[in-house]
Amino acid sequence: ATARTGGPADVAGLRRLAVATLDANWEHDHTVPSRTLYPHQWSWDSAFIAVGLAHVRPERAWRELASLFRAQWADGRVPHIVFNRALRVGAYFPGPELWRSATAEGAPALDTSGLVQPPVHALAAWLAYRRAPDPAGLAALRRLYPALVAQQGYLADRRDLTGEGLACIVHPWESGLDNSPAWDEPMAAVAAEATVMRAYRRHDTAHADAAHRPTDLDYARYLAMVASYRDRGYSDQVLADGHPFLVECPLFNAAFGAAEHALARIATVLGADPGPHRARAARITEALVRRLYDPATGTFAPRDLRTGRLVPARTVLGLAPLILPDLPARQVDALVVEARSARFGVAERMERPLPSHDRTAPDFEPLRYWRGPSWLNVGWLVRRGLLTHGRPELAAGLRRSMIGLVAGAGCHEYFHPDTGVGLGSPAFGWTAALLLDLLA
Ligand code: 9WN
Repeated sequence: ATARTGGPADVAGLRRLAVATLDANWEHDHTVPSRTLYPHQWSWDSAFIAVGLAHVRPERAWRELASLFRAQWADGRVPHIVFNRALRVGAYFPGPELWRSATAEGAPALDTSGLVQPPVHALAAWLAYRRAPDPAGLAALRRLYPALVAQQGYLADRRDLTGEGLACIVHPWESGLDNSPAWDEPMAAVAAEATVMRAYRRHDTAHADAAHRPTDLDYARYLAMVASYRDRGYSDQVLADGHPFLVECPLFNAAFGAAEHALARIATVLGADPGPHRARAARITEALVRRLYDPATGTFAPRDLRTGRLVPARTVLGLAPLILPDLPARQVDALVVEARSARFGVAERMERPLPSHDRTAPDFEPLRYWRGPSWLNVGWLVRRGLLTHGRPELAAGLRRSMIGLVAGAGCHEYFHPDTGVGLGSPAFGWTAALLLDLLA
């Protein structure tokens, strides 16, 4: 019970658990999200993990980011998975044999995916540096800066399909919230049959309850979208011409904008010009408000570029723009209302954890992955946003709720949004890392 109120003994125990989890998941130059479910390196996981490592193993925080960016493609894209070749075939599905990155132009001499994930890395690098602003950190930041700039350049130059200033995602995996109800409508247009999955062996359902994971139909569509992108060499030039999934996501673009804010600060520290970063940050925030804010609901929603419409599902993705320091007061106020509503229940004293989907919606599923369960990375982002916009009491309520989840269940991947029971992997990297940051 003291852990819920942050008693010192329990805090020390939680810290030990988090460090032990990160140490156990460390693999020569990176941290695996989970030894069983995700035994390779994942892009946005590494960013969140670096934020936590900076508190306890700063040298590893920089190695984590450096190893990920070694897999950056010539066009600047940072792949969402970097495969560890030492693992047996079938350790994760879909593995390198499906991605075939070696055949794509500009891919590194490593096995990677061809998709990206939300660009939270510049923010992570900035936070890691601020945590330990010593010469080693400065040198690491200096080495990373051009790669972070190239990552943003890729999104701005190749993924802004409308020319309106936002990056589009070409696969739900790029959102990081794979089977969020936000993708149901755009995914419905993807031709696939669940029976396709008979030809493959899913790896996730061997380690997690199938009822807690995306369905076979989801997976069949995921594979169809990968094949469509891969078979055209992962080229973004031809996306508008027939790629089945093209969406502007509010969380992805909030990260895109927050990255420019972080890069402006990094540039200042390095003696580079922060001006271009500030300018692009302002352009992204303006485009987010113009294109993804829905005044009728008072929240942000993804825009499906195939139909031109905002998707109706009210998921936690909509709260992410709070992390933008230049979000106008009108949208900030609306998002605070949305966060406090019965849909998400953010409060100074939270009765239940922050869910990933509107808990009042008929398609809310408390056990199924991103369709209801509570995740620490999303809560961590929302808490940052509340702090950024002067809502410290709500931020404190969310923080207590998140710490309480780990105190009650351990470093699980996600948690039941009513009971707080731990779900998915029981030793999950970013849960451990972000807990360390919350406890700092
Ligand atoms: C597909 C590693 C990743 C996270 C994602 C999460 C999940 C993969 C999967 O695991 O996605 O990329 O196999 O389900 O949705 O956010 O980065 O932890």
